[in-house]
Amino acid sequence: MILHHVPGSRSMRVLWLIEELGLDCELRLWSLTDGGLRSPEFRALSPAGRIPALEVDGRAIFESGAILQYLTEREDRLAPKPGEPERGDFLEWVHFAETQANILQALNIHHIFLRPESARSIPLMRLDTKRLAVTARALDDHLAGRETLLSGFSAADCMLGFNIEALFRFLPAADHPALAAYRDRMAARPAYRRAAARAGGDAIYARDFYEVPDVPG
Ligand SMILES: N[C@@H](CCC(=O)N[C@@H](CS)C(=O)NCC(=O)O)C(=O)O
Repeated sequence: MILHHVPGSRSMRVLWLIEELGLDCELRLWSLTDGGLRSPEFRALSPAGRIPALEVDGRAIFESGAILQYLTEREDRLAPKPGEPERGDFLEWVHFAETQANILQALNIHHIFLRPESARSIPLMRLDTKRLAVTARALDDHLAGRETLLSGFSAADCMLGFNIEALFRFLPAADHPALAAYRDRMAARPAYRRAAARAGGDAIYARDFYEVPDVPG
């Protein structure tokens, strides 16, 4: 298997699951900013030019949620099967993770990637911070008194757990104690630690916390 990867990006979800499943993969590194993701070579693997893509079983799969589902079905582990009681919950959390990741991506664009800073929209930054807070509150409520999203560890935790490090760049961890404890539990898993050691340092954030500014730039 070859995982197309950017440190700090959604490819960490796949790398973490690969470690949980005890599989081998080679990493191919890309950059979010040098134009490589728009090259014909990369778009042959991932047509929207997005990370991750996984080469497996003679083909390339894109979309992190699809890759996670493919691997759990291939290995017959770490996801409830169709017809099992928690199957609906599993699918909900996998897709919820992308709803939340898209808000995080919008905040990353505003706080980090958009230049000049005066091009940023402060009303949109406020709106997305509030939208993120709704998702964080839902998770904090769900995780109170629970160890994992489902009754046991599953690929949904790889999908969603990856988001939480980014989420706490924009919302205080102290306001979300159950979510912060979940983040710490996930980060302590041996497979997570192996994946993090292979993934390379985060390539996105220069600061621990990003406040919405009062003026554009
Ligand atoms: N829904 C897709 C989103 C993939 C995505 O947006 N990946 C980001 C990195 S985390 C990316 O490649 N961004 C490059 C860009 O937007 O140009 C997935 O889950 O795989």
